[in-house]
Amino acid sequence: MEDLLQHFSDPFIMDIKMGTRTFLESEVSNSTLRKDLYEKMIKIDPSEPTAQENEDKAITKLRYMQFREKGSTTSTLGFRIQAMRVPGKPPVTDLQKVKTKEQAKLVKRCQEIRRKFEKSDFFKHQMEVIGSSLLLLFDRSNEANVWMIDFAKTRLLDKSTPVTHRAPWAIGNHEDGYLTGLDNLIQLA
Ligand code: I3P
Repeated sequence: MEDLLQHFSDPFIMDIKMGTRTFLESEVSNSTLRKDLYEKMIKIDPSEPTAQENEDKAITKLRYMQFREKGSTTSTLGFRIQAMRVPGKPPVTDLQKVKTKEQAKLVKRCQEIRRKFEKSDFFKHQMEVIGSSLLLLFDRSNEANVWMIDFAKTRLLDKSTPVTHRAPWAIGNHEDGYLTGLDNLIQLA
């Protein structure tokens, strides 16, 4: 365990959820209907539920997670900004004020993470990385860094189902789109 904030003073914090898929394959066969997720869905978009879902006032987790993916950059870019803390300023406006030097450091670090990820046979072919985030921190004293966090839904795969982290997901192939997200993040930064 490490306190990632220790070297930063009042930092900008961004949590970026990585991957084109955010749910485990086990959710596909989970037919439990959840009222809380239906409530969350209609708060985001009241026109989204089908007539049946409106009648049940409940949806499965798969339905909710795919709805969140389609409504965000997860489906198109393989990452989405999950949470952000901008000290004392409105988030979106302030993001455009990120200094070039800090930006360069963050991109370099993302490239390093990608390089290490791709070099590791273990990560590259045997890990399914779902719901994991990149935590970006930077402050006014030019400190800037990126860490991989949140491994609760990361799974070890057996050697007979190697993953590329870039191929589209189909049930059973365990693809997570992690590197698709990292490629896009580096390209867009
Ligand atoms: C939640 C988010 C979490 C997920 C949670 C979702 O949606 O996707 O990652 O927990 O499922 O409700 P949102 O971002 O829209 O709030 P897990 O990563 O543990 O699956 P939950 O309601 O089953 O906790």
